[in-house]
Amino acid sequence: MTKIGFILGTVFSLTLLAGSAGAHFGMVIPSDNMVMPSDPRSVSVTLSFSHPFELVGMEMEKPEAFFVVANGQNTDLRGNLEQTTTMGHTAWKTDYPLKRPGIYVFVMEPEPYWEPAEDSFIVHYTKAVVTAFGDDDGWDREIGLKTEIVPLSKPFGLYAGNVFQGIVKLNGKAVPHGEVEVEYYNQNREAAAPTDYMITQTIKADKNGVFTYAAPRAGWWGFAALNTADYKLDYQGQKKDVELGAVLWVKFEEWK
Ligand SMILES: [Cu+2]
Repeated sequence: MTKIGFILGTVFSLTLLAGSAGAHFGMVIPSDNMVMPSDPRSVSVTLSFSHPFELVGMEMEKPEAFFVVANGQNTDLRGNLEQTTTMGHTAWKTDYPLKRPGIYVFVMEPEPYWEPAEDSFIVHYTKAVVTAFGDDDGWDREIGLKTEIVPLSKPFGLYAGNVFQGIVKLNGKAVPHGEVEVEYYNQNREAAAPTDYMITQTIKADKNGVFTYAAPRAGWWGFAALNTADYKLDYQGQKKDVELGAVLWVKFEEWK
């Protein structure tokens, strides 16, 4: 390594130490994603912007939009959000009653987040899918977000070790060779990464925008497909790039 490379490397590691080595993830985490007749008839949904493996939070403004798509209808839930704290930072939360069997897709569109370390704004369109009372029709439905992961595997009822497949879409079109970052929500602090390279894993979609990932462990896994927006936003009088993320949270279950 050259001297300058060493210095840059050192500066870069120090930057990482100050913040986090993992990726940013919009998070939409329901208290239950397969609601059975014997379960409580309501789910609590928590929204945050975090580094899920390292459990490092960031301040999150009230999202620009938060809604649920169920039984062919969009219901605005933004007004129901209450401020809460996740990973030591501002997050948002609501309880949502499940009245009928069906698929409930919770969708968050955050305000753009200014990230000085990346000299760019970040906007993660984030989804999680809940199925209730035995009806799972429409789990593969595309919501029509600016950018979105459309599941090819049912996004629930997966065993740890199963593969998950989805299509990365931007403006309704598949993104060939799109990059997808994958991170585990290390909720109970039980997982440890052998190296910083293994906090976030990165895969690419194929030429049809299809990506495949096998989760090694039960729990919530976040998939974030990243693209640069075709517009810029203003930061202190300068035009800055916007990272658009299509994020989907999928829970894998233990094989017993
Ligand atoms: Cu961060």
